[in-house]
Amino acid sequence: MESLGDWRRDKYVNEVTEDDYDKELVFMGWVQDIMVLGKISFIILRDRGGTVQVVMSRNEIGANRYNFLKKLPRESVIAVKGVVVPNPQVQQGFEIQCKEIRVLNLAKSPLPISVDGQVRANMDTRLDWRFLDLRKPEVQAIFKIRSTVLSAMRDILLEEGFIEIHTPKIVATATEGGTALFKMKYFDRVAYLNQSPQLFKQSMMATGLDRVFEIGPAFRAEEHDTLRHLNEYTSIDIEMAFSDENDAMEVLERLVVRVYGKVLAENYSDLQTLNVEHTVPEPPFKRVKYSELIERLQNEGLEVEDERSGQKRLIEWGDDIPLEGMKLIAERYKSLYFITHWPTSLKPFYIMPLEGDEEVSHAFDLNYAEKELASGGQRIHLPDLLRRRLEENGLTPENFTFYLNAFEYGMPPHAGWGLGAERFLMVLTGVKNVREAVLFPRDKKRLVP
Ligand code: AMO
Repeated sequence: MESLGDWRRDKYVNEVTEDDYDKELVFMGWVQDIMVLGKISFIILRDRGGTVQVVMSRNEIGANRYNFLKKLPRESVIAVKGVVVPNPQVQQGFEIQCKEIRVLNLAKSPLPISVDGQVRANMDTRLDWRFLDLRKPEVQAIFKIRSTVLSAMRDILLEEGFIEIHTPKIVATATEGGTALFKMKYFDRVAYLNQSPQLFKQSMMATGLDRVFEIGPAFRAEEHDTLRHLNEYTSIDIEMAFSDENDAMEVLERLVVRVYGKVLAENYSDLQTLNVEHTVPEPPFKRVKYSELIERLQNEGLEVEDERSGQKRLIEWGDDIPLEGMKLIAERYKSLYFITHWPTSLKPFYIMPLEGDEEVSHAFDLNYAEKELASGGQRIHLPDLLRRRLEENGLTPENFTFYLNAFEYGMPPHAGWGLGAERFLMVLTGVKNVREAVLFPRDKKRLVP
């Protein structure tokens, strides 16, 4: 194979402007296709900016070299030195008249999956060949948007006065109840992969740091195979002291609005590639009480299975809202809205119940249509109430000593939320399967790659 030598890329394909016309530039990328027309061949070269037509003539290159290059297998890696020439016939408005090519590596053929969108592979095959899958512009667009979203969130939260923290992912206790934990061997003890930074971010409220955030992995040993659950996802978490759930909701609202703005500004062409159109949502988002939604679903006649009797009955206050119910709600609430005043029984032990009506809590969810994007609330900061709520949830306070200690020596009232990066990306990119928003998704069947 030929080496890079002293060649370096001058521009990505999408960076070429009229100022570059008639200049000699170096491009590098993959051979998407070659069309041979006798003494002239057209190589479609692809880099992360797009594709360009490279015109290669036998006269310019020499017969031997030409005969070799015109047979390059698809997806081989090349560097091209050539002159940028305007050409109104092609989409880009210009082409490259090739002076010299260096073949940096050959690709085997046939390709296991098509990368030019000619043949559609199923999700599993695509994920098996993820590096090839990512050569498609519509797949790259998702990860370009993901990069914007996560860096924008970090910038915005820092501007909002939050301090970035990193908490352990190997832990000794559960936080979210409901979902199962992945167990692991930790020397001679049992440990788990953390479901959420919940306990750690709350304990930071007893330090005086006041506002903290973390962007990191969360692990859920959920058995179900759905289009919106992963076993490893990226969680954006905040916790803020001297605050209640309304303050936390306002931070979330500002964050979401600004991230939309940033994506529209920086990923306009990626959104076009994905065929999605957005406008920046207008705050404040609607706030609707859980009880209102239940009434609405009762009017629709939504039935659920009664846990005790196993019989079908009308949905009632205290029931979790099944996906079917969320879809009915989404007919009316088509974009972003908060659900507030959840029953305490449906939320984790650390959520603050309303004073005087303990059945109702200070918890909220942020939804987009039927999708839950985030959940949060005001937390219990009073140690006695917290111990009681642990016990009422069937948990043993002794297992939470490190956490409970933080409440005994001056813990301010506080609130926070956790937002699932991939769920939010589903909304922004329009993908229907959450696996599309992760490079290497982990689900019940997938551990490799
Ligand atoms: P919760 O368990 O509701 O709350 O999770 C918060 C958000 O994380 C995302 N999420 C998931 N995304 C993909 N796959 C999953 N299996 C999955 N599970 C959760 C969702 C969800 O809304 N500690 C609380 C947050 C808090 O109160 O601060 C918590 O983890 O987008």
